[in-house]
Amino acid sequence: MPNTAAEVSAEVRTALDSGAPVVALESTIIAHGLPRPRNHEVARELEELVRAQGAVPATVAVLDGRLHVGLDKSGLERVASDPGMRKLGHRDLAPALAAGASGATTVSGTAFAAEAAGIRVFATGGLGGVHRGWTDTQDESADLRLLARVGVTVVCAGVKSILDVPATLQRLETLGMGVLGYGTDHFPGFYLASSGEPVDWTVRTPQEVAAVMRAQDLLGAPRAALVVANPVPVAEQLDPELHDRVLARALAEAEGEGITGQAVTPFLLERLTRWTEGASLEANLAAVRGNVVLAARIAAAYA
Ligand code: PSU
Ligand code: MN
Repeated sequence: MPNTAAEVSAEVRTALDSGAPVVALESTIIAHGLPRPRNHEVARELEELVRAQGAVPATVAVLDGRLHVGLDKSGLERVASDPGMRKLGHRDLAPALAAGASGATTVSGTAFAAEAAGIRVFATGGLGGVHRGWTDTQDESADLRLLARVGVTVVCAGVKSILDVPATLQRLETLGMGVLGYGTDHFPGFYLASSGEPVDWTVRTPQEVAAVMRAQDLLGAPRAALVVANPVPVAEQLDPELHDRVLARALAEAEGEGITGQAVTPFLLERLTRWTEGASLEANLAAVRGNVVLAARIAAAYA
């Protein structure tokens, strides 16, 4: 068993020991990325979607100073409803454990826990990345550097469109992370099916993704996450014109209000939800659902 301070639930432990498919799920999207009480419904739905594909969900969060991989009903409810939940990147895990604090894990915190627990596949909405204005603020999500060091396959709808997408793609290349377009030769745009940026590799089935993972194993290449970029269906995307208009307004408001650091991403997501009257939320959810289902199918194909 890998050396980890994580408390792996009995269900996840059993699945891992028998080589059954397991999908890690992050909790920041639940605690800080979606409005209440819808977020609790979504947390349960995402776990059900994983189960419906024959895989075991392992939602990650820190509760009272313990890093959990796989939450029970009450744990999931706490993540969704406890206003004291912090937002924990991987660098925050040790202070949170030492302080007995509780918090939701971001992509970086979750990917760290997944790797420690021996979980290969992870699903989220959109990755963090390089923020617009990064030359001044130096704001680049810790997701990127952590993902560059773990051997997990992360299924996402690209990176959040609030970011500088071309700059983020450059960073993914520099950091040595493979990027596969799933059924597309363009990098997805989170709320939008396409960011307009090309990708070098396209795959069309979970089996093809699993074949890339096995090739990674064979190569013994330096550990780095494999990004499976799975677009939201065009029929469920946010209207691109509305997206651009509302995002410009949200970015201006964030700057005007001096929003910085960990607060930037939740602030922008909340403004978009409000100013699109929930349409961005529906597109976000459609993307996440698709990613969770695909992650479970990839985990099954690789198992
Ligand atoms: N995907 C979503 N909604 C979210 C996030 C991802 O659909 O809220 C979260 C993830 O947890 C990601 C975090 O790690 O946003 C990035 O935050 P930051 O930019 O502060 O690193
Ligand atoms: Mn940041």
